[in-house]
Amino acid sequence: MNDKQFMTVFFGVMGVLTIIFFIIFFIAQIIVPEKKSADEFTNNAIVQRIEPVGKLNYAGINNSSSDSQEEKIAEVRESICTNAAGDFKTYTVKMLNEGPSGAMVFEPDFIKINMCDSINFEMTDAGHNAVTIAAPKDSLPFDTQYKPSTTVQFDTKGLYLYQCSPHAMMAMAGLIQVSDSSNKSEIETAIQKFESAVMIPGVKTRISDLLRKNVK
Ligand SMILES: [Cu+2]
Repeated sequence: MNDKQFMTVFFGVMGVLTIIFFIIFFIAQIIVPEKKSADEFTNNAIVQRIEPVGKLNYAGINNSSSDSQEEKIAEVRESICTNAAGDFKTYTVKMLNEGPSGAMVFEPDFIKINMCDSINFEMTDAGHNAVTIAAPKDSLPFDTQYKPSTTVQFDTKGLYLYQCSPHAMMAMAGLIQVSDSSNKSEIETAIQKFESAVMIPGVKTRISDLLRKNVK
């Protein structure tokens, strides 16, 4: 091989390597998107990723929501509570195998909070989640995805009915009242539907009793 041939091969190889490098670089940009921290969404509480009801993902696997959808949700959240004045509180709701009101319960199963307060759903016993069934119009559904601890901020007034998916047939559900109860009739309908699927006779009216006892 003379010098001319050597130079041709050398620059040819260098050119190919450069192209391969750029291809890898661009693929990496697509595969590893920039992660946004939850704190960017709100400065009041850690708002967890919210999945629309009906497209629920479990164990932290997210395969349904797009970036634009998340950004839209973040914008909605941000505009409501970051501008609201007040001393917002965070309450705890525990998920229990055995509690004061029976087996497979949220404790407390009814909680009244103010708008922009947060609830920390604590998976005290393993294997439970908290997922919205019915909620005020324009509110954002939540799903704790079996995480040990999930904080959800409530920025829309009204009643929320949520369940533990694996124990719904054992009437594992709860009610949250955020300030008012303007959507009570919708929640009553949702409770009827929920209770029609409860398989354990003794707890068949657990949630409708809860509503009657706590919500005027
Ligand atoms: Cu459960």
